[in-house]
Amino acid sequence: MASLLKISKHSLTLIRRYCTPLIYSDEVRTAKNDNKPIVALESTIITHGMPYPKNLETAMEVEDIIRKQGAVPATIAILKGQLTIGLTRTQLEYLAQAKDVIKASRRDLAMVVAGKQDGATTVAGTIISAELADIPVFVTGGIGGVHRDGEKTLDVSADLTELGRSKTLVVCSGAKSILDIGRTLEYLETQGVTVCAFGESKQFPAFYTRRSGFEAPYNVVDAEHAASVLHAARSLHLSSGIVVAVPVPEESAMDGKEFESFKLMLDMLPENGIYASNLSSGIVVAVPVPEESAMDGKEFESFKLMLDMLPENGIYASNLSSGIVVAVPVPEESAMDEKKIGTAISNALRNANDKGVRGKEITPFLLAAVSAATGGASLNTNIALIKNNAKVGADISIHYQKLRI
Ligand code: PSU
Ligand code: MN
Repeated sequence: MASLLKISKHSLTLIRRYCTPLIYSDEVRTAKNDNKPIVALESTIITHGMPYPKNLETAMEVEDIIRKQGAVPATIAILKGQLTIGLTRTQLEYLAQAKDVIKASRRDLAMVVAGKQDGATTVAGTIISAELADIPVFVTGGIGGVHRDGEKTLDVSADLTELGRSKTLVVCSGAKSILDIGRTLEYLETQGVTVCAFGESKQFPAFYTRRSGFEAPYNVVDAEHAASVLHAARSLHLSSGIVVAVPVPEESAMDGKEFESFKLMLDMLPENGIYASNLSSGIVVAVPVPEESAMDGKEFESFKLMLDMLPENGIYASNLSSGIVVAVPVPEESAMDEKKIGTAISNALRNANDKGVRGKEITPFLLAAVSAATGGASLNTNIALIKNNAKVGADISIHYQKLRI
């Protein structure tokens, strides 16, 4: 008896040392006990990615889609320092309206837990949590990436390194084109992340649009195919992640022209360029010309498109060797989306600069800029794509569960 007691004390110590105190919702605990397929969901999109009450509505609808599909949703967050796997409706309602929730990526988790604070997990934070809870599939809208100019600022989302060191399969719609998608794909390759476009095409989607102009190295034709890749990765003990990039459904994709011009604006922002912009007086766009001068096809196309968008008499100064300054007078009557977008972006950049927004604040700042720029359109697309991703993710987890047990 005495020795039994000794062993159990020792076991207790081991349990304390090695077990993570996770709080499960009843629904998720039951699903785990019954070996049901579970899908993890992040919470930064709720607190920092969408405004209230759309954030709450979307979070609940996404959960319901997963349930209808036959899997169990587990929205993940830190509540008063407790890592919580599966939020109740009351907890979701609280989080959706709470102020001062900390955006929690890998580096933030320990601080939030130790401080008994509320934290919303990013893609990276959710991946870590999902692994602790042994949930292999995670659905979100867009992953973080290499920021524009990231090669200089080193602003590379911790989502990418986390994907490199975790086994989780992440279903998303690619990355937003506020980011550098080409470099994001390069970085994922370096990290050993298996990136697959979902469907017949290898085209890597760019969140709002079905095409980014970049190809993923692979495609998976359906959920069963994706589940088989996850199963193979696990059997090989790769311990690196998989991205399944699902293009936004055709009918919800943003209008090509509207979006092209938005992308153009971003493409044209020169390094360190902070722009003054004022709808009533015009937008100033400075287009940098690369040192080696000869314009390549893409840039020239952009430039031509830009010119097409300009009102007559809109070109003021141009100097090929150092850049082109185009001052675009905005006609009083014009309420064109392109201009709204340009204004919102430049305002956001200026505000970010004025307020000294850095690091983790940049992404939410830019997300808000895109929303502001496109009115409700971008939010609707965002909602449509994450709902679609929820369906795909639920199917993958259902197929994988069959392979797993
Ligand atoms: N991209 C989106 N919506 C989001 C995010 C990214 O389209 O809500 C959030 C995700 O939680 C992602 C995080 O993990 O932003 C990335 O932030 P950062 O770039 O600071 O790593
Ligand atoms: Mn960053």
